Amino acid sequence: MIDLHYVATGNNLKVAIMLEEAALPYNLVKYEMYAGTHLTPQFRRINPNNKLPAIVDHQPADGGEAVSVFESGAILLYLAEKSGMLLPQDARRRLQAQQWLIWQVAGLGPMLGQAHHFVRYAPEGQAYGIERYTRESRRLLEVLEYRLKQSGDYLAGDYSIADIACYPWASGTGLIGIDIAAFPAVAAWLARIKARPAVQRAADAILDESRSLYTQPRPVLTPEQWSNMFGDKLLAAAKAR
Ligand SMILES: N[C@@H](CCC(=O)N[C@@H](CS)C(=O)NCC(=O)O)C(=O)O
Repeated sequence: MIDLHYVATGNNLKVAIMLEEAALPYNLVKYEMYAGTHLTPQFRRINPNNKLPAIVDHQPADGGEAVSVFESGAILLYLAEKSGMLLPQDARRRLQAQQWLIWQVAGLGPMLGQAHHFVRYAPEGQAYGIERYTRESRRLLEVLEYRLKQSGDYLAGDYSIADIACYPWASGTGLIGIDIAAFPAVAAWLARIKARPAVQRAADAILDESRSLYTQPRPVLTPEQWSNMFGDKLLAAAKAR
């Protein structure tokens, strides 16, 4: 059994999709990030970075003690290796899947994440931050569009962990004012992925009513919630020894 420590957001959906695709049994451990329920010493023993998702595999392949994995990209690679699924065997295809996975975790996620921060969470009037990160988000979506026009239905030939990694971020661009219809190959690829039964099961499993907290156009946070998300309480969790 694998424990999935999660909050109802896209980075976490990636892992639920992989678990469903690979038919690996899992147990859900839910957190609320505005309330800071992940900023605890207990969760820090699982993820030293105090972010979600993280997994604990109680039956690792080597038969040893439980293994904790954090960072969604590392979790996808771990589960692909454990299940033997969704990472191509062919060396050149495998390299493509790895590159697009790393591109997501190093570029698409962080840049769109900053766009969400400036468009939705930052105090009004941060024009430079909004322009900088929405332009970079559009640039990255152009890169995705270009790649999909080259590669066909999926990023690395067959459907893989690269597609799973990019899917949640590319699906949520409406919240940062980007209409995905301007990227037709991306829009068609999103529809293909969304139609997969495992993707629907994963969304049903983790995108529950708390999802609406994180998809408001302009969430209004209390000072306590702000501190948990972006302020002193978040910093204090990292400083705790
Ligand atoms: N690079 C990390 C990002 C994880 C991340 O930022 N997770 C968010 C939820 S999507 C989180 O835990 N936020 C709570 C916080 O920042 O305290 C990954 O891909 O796993």
